[in-house]
Order: sequence, then C-alpha cells, then structure tokens
Amino acid sequence: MTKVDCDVVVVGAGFAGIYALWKAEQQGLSVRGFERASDVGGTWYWNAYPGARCDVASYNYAYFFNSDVVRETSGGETVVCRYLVLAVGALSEPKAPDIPGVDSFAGDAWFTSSWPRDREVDLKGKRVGVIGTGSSGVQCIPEVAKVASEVFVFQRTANFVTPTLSGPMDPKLVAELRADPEAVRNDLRKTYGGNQPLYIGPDRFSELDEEGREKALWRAWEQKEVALAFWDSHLPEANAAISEFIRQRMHEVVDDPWTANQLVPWDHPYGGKRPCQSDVYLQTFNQPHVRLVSLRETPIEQIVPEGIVTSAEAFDLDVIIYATGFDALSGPVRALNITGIDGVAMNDQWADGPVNYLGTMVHGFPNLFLPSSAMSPSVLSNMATLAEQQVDFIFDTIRWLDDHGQARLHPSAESQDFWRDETLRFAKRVPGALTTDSWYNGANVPGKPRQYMVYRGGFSRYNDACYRELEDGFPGYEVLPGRAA
Ligand code: NA7
Repeated sequence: MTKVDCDVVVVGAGFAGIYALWKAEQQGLSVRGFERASDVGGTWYWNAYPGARCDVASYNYAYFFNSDVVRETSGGETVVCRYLVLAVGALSEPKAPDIPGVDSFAGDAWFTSSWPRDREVDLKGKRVGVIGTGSSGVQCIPEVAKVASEVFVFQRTANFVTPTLSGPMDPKLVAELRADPEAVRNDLRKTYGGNQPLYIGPDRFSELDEEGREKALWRAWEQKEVALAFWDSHLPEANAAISEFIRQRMHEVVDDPWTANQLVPWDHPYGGKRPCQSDVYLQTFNQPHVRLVSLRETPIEQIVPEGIVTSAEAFDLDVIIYATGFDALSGPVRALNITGIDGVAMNDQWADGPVNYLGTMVHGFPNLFLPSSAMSPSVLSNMATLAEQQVDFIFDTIRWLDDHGQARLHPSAESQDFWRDETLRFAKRVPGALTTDSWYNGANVPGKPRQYMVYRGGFSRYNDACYRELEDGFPGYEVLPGRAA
C-alpha cells in the first residue's frame, strides 16, 4: 500500500488556503501547503496594481479567527495525502489578451493580474495605453492618470460604475464586530451575500408611484447602495429603473458628451455583468491628458512595436497595461488538468462546462475539495466569509469520514445534475445574467463553454444545503471502499 506522507495537502495560500492550513492543524491533521508565489495572499498578492481595491466593506472582508501561519514550499516532489484541498482561487488564471501582435510591443507591458512586486513601475511622464475597463481597469486608470503624460483607455464594453462605500472605519462598529467574532461569523452566514448590507430600501418598487420610486432611488444613492433601492430590487422592472438611474448619474459626471455616451453601459442591465465601483474613474476622463478609445467604434487591429493600431488610428505608446481579466471560476482548476479515479481527466468531465456538487466536490474525484471554484456563491458573496464557510464544511466532512471509519467520498452524478440545475434556476431570476456576456458565464474567454458559474441562491441557502448533507449523513454523496489510513 502507498505510504501516506500527510493527511492533507493544501494548494494555494490565499484566503481559503491559509484558513485550510490553520483548520487542519486545529483538527490534529498533518498538513502541507504549497504556493507558487513568493508570499501568501493569493489574489491580493498578484493584483498589486496601483489603486487595487475590494468592493466588500473591510469590516467584513476579514477572517474571524487569529493565528500564525506556517508556509512550506516544494519543487519536483511527490506528496501522497488523504485529502487534497485545491484552494487555487476563482480569479487566478489570467486570460490571454487574444490580440494579434501582443509580443511585438517594444515598450513595457504589464498585466494588472500579475503586477510586478520586485520593482517600481515608473509611469511618470509616459504615454500609457490601458486595455480593459472591468474592475481592474476602473481602479488603476485614475492612478495611472496621476503620473502619466498621456493616457489612452481602450474600452470594448462599458460597465456600470457607482460610488464606493469608502470612508473612515467606525471604531465603535469595529469594536462590536471584534467583541464576538464567532457571532459575527455566524450572522454573516445567515445573509444573502455573506455581508451586512448597510442599506436596503424598505419599500417595494411594485407598490410605489413614479415619485415614490424616484425618492427611493435618491435615498439609496445617498446611502451608496443604489442596487438595493427597493425591497424587490431583483424584479426586472425595478432593475430597469435602477439601471436607468445609474446611467443618468454616470452621464452627468463626464463633461464631454461623446465620452459620456461611450462610458455609459446601454447594452446590459445593472448586475448582468460585474458592476464596478469608483469615486474617481468617470471624473478622470475630464482631464485633458486622458482619452477614451471606443473599440466598439474602432476595434484594435494589432499591437505593433510602437504601440496599438485601431481601425482608425495608430497610438504611439511607452507602456501598455493589460487589464483584460481572467479565465474565471473553472479556469484555475482546468489549468491543473488533474486526473480522478479510473483515469478520468477533470478537463474531459468539464468539457461542456464545470460540474460539481455544492461547488466543492466532483464525481470521480474523491477527497478532492475545490473551495472558491465554480457554482458556489463565490464572487457574488464576500469571499472571506465564503472561504471560512467552505473550509469549515470541508473539514467537517473530513471529520465525519474519520469518525465513521470511512476513507473516501465523492458526490453522486445525480447530485451534480441537481446542482447544475439549481445554479441555472437561480441565475434565470437575475435580469441579464444569462443574456449578457461576462466572466460569470464564460463568455469572456474565446471557446470556453457558456455556462453560468455562480450560485445565486444566496449564502444562507447555500450554507444550509451544505450542512443538511452533513446532518443527514451525506445522502447526496457516495462513500467509496478503501482503507481509512
Ligand atoms: P474583467 O472584469 O473581465 O475586465 C476585463 C476587461 O478587459 C473588460 O473590459 C474586457 O472587455 C476587456 N478585454 C478583455 N480582452 C480584451 C481584448 N482582447 N480587447 C479589448 N478589451 C478586452 O477583469 P478585471 O480584472 O477587471 O476584473 C475581474 C474581477 O476581479 C473583478 O470583477 C473583481 O471581482 C475582481 P469586455 O467586457 O470583454 O468586452
């Protein structure tokens, strides 16, 4: 029989991986951690571009435990373990920029998704082109504009941009949250997004007249939670009113009418794809040295040694910044192309899109756990709350196996079918979720199967579904024979 080196291997030292290492030690399991970066942090290690920010309130974007973490690295070594936790993240596999001539550029080229940490990126007085206007582009463009002599923003699709909730932390609230972290953690798991929303409109859109709706929208706007202006904000009619309201607010911030028109997202409803937040992005386009280039009107033809050539113009540049996004959610697991029992390759199983149960386990891959991957609340919840919830559930599953003298478990194929249907059922309720091209549904990566990959049933429902399995002895799974090592 193969000798087992340790109980658990954890790959990745971001939010979920760090917590998994701690959890394993707490549970008396031997554990080894692997991380490809030179330090811990995951997303927050790699995306170190100027202006990098999170759109979850920092009060809650935090662990609710304390510990030192021991890190191990390795190369070319085979490690045999009983349980494998691939905490490789949802947004860790950068998407290739898929533009002809990318490698020919003679100046400096940087990716927001792997911003250099070993040197200062000097943009002072440079002519800089930024490709991409998702969250990363929206966050870094104002910072680039502070130092560059000229900034050209190459936009393919306009995004919703609303003000942030940024501001000083309330010491009283922080003290309250830290007084009983366990209670806060449990309360967050009972919410829809693993977050405490600061404001939800008390009235129903369907019951308000025109004037009442306008009032509710302004009140929510001032509270900086316009997406939650109404109690029934998820209804298509309410969503349409919210989308229109935001478009108007965006339009009036930008001085130049052509630029304003281009920056406003007319082609999808709010939330159809990832909305962005910034207090300064739109205003940046009022500066004389910042220019928007609409790729819908004049697409990029190629990148050449001197810069970027569109169908209308050649832009001479010193630096190109790619904020072009990720092969999200299923991408990081697919990049590992692992093999399960009977020689089944994950990428064959996932050829038509990812399948799993409860977003964490895959049929044919016993004892493999995938926190932060596809079909959990993931990127539409607070990832810190999710990391703790998923890792707790994973280690409760491991404990259950040990307590029952069982070695291996994987979900049944029927459970996976059910979970795919559930994910689709909730996605259908969200205006624009299935019809808008986005990285939530794989449309941003050429050739990627189109499948909605975020569970939108809410954090609380998700948590209940996980723990119902545990309480009922895992009816949605199959326990496989084998020796409990
Ligand atoms: P996103 O949100 O996927 O944004 C990528 C941007 O890059 C988006 O505007 C894309 O336009 C654009 N893009 C991608 N490829 C190209 C090409 N070939 N040509 C022109 N433009 C292109 O990634 P981010 O890094 O900004 O954000 C990811 C998440 O990280 C974020 O939402 C947070 O959750 C954290 P498109 O929309 O595809 O037309």
